[in-house]
Amino acid sequence: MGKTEGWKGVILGFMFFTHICVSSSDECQQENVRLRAQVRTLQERVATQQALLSQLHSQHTQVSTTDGIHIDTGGEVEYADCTQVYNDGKRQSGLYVIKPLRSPSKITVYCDMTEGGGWTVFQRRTDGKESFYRRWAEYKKGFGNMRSPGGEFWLGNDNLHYLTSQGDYTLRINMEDFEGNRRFAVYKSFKVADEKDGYQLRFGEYTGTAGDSLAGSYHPEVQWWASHQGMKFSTYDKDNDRYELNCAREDKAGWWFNRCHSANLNGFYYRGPYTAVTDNGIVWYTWHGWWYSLKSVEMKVRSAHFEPNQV
Ligand SMILES: [Ca+2]
Repeated sequence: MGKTEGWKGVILGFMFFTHICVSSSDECQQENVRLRAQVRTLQERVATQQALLSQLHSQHTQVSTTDGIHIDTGGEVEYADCTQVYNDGKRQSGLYVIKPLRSPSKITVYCDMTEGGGWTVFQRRTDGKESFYRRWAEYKKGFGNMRSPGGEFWLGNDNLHYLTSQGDYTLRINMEDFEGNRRFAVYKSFKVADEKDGYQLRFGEYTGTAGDSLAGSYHPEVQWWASHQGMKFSTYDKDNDRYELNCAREDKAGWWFNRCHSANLNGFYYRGPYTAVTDNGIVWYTWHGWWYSLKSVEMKVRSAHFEPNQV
């Protein structure tokens, strides 16, 4: 810091000197040249110091795991979500360590710094490599491959609860079909309850291009069985749905089933149009109906109080 102040002093002195140095005396010109050189030297020193500081900070917060994956631990800073990571000046999408308020331990998450930045990704489907037909305990803890670019995963229902219970969160769902079209759905006030309450789902107003499949509001007559509002999470080994049989088993997913769904984003990975006994593909009814399984899905949350493009 002392160097910076010194540098500022020289610049001020230089400005003052040039101001009073109005005559064209040789002495004056020489002093000007000397001070200009000094300013250049000091500017170079400041730049070097800033680079060193940045390097030190980066060494302090970056760790590489044994498989060579880069994780930003945040050093002394404890982030509650990716929105805070973004607001701390980090603009690189990738793995970060965060600790949501009620979380008993730190967790590694994928922060998506695109689309305004600050998104914590909790679900990704891209190629069908991971099975999403899993037990309650697996959905509770999370599973899959978060570390590879394009890896499929579920962050875990406990983590989803810790994240969304600490404030007002916005959910964004990005989807792509096999024809290369992309649609999205955004829901305000997305909240997932704790395990005791079956990870019950709550969400608010919809905006987007994919249609409102979560609320099933596209068709009032089907809403009573197709809406996911207020539904508890179900897996094939824990049936919390409103159907006399088992939606999770029939639709090959863990999800907030009603009886059963108009959205099944953890469904079986087919490729586009499919035929099956039940509508168990990766379904978003209001875009492609029940008999088209999407190519890729990404689900992520961001604090509702986030203001994009903050510096
Ligand atoms: Ca049932």
